[in-house]
Amino acid sequence: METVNLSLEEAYALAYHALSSNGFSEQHAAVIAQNVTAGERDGCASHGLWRLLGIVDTLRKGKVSADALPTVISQAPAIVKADAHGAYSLLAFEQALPLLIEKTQQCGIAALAINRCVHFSALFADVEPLTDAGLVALATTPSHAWVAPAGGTQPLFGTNPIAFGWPRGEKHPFIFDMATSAAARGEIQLLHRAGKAIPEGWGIDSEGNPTTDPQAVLEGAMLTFGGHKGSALAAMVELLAGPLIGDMTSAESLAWDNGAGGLPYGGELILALDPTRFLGEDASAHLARAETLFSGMQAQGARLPGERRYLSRLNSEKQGVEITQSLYDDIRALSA
Ligand code: PYC
Repeated sequence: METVNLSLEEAYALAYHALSSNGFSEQHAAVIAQNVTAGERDGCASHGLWRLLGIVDTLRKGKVSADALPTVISQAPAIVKADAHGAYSLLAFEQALPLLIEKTQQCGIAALAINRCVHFSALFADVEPLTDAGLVALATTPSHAWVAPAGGTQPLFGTNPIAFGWPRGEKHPFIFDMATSAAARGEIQLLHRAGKAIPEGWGIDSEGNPTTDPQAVLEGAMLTFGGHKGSALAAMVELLAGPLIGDMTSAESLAWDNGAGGLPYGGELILALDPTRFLGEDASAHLARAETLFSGMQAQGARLPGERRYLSRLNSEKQGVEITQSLYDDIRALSA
């Protein structure tokens, strides 16, 4: 397969140009380009440069604002609300982040609810700035109703990712970011694009039969990971980042899309906790106990979540990123 190598600067410029030439404001184009470049850099192709195709397509379908400026308010002593006004979530996140950090440091625990945002991005990128600030963090968002609940055959839940981060001082943070579906929808779409089958257990066709045909699953239903356990977590995500924050469930998001095929629209909930407020002077002793836990995992040969991401980041910083020629051509064509 023919590939193209891009430095991170070239990848960012490619993304920024595709976005700004399609009408995204400078601020939105910058945060989106930064996010998809970071996904590619970190080896997360399903949330990398490929996403630009859906991001621009959603704009062309009139399902996202290219320039709305977010409104950030202090809703309660420990709650920040950011209204994205129908734009992608990233600018609202960036603008609300300082207040979330400030409130977390004041109260020990605080939450940010982003409302009325269109969402495509990997949540590890929303958790990492919080671990960088020494905070524990959890982020979650519904999507479109693409996933059947365990025991059912009809799409009801979104892929409903949950990301969790734990700060580790000078070391890379412990961060996992996982869909509660067996795979992210983007992974299925990428395999479909490459003409490949998907693993068993990822989805069912529209008749409810298991299948490894990505197209049949995209038209049928995806499955949760771990059967009823993933299904319960997916329902929790619907509740926490839907009704709790006054925003849409995945079924409501899909109904709002009304067949247009745009990216999911709704809310995101981010929780942050400050270990130093929980622990006071004992913080460093207890954080050291967390390190004992991580070493215990590694001593058994287990990889810490995120390790692969940081290795990929290091390699990409030195060698750039490799994408297929066809993806490169498709991204260039967005600006034609
Ligand atoms: O790939 O799971 C996914 C996804 C969620 C929102 C948009 N795409």
